[in-house]
Amino acid sequence: MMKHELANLPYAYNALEPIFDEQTMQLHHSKHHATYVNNLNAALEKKADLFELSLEDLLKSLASVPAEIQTAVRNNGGGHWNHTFFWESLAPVEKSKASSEAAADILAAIQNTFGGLDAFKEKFKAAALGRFGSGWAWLVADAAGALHVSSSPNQDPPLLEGHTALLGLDVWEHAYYLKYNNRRADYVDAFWNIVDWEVVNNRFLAVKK
Ligand code: MN3
Repeated sequence: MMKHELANLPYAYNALEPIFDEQTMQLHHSKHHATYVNNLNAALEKKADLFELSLEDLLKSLASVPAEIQTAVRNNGGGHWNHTFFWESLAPVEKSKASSEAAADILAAIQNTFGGLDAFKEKFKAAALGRFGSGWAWLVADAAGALHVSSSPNQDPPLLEGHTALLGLDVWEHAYYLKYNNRRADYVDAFWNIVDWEVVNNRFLAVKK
């Protein structure tokens, strides 16, 4: 039986300063994300055969997860998946700047789909600001490989909609309140300084295969 585990971040807690502050990163990873992992494992203890499934397969088969733990698996499994995906999407400012040079495919697709990077960012920001309460903003690819901007409530990951996530932004207040207070728009604007475009590009190329 394999319990789900919290992986270390691929960088130090202070690596994304001054965009995401160290204290927020520490709390977000070691407390919030850790709690999703712990609560997911606690729910699965009641149906231990489900430990056999990978996290992604577990979420894809959510409809057949027993009703008594389905909401817990959706919220905490989704939270674990979303946060792992989020950390892997980010890079320190200098690395983020350089990463767009290795992201020609996704940047061309964004140009073709949305009419330019700035137009895409505006649409993404609208999705992030339009999500009332807690949730996520996303760039996703559908089954045909077409790009869409979307948002989801709570911790629902795009795979519940049959979409492949390419980039996501956590818009729960715990993600930004210490540094940006109630200014979610400023947090969204700052986010672009720490996106690892090479990672986003690789996800896009995997969809196109
Ligand atoms: Mn979060």
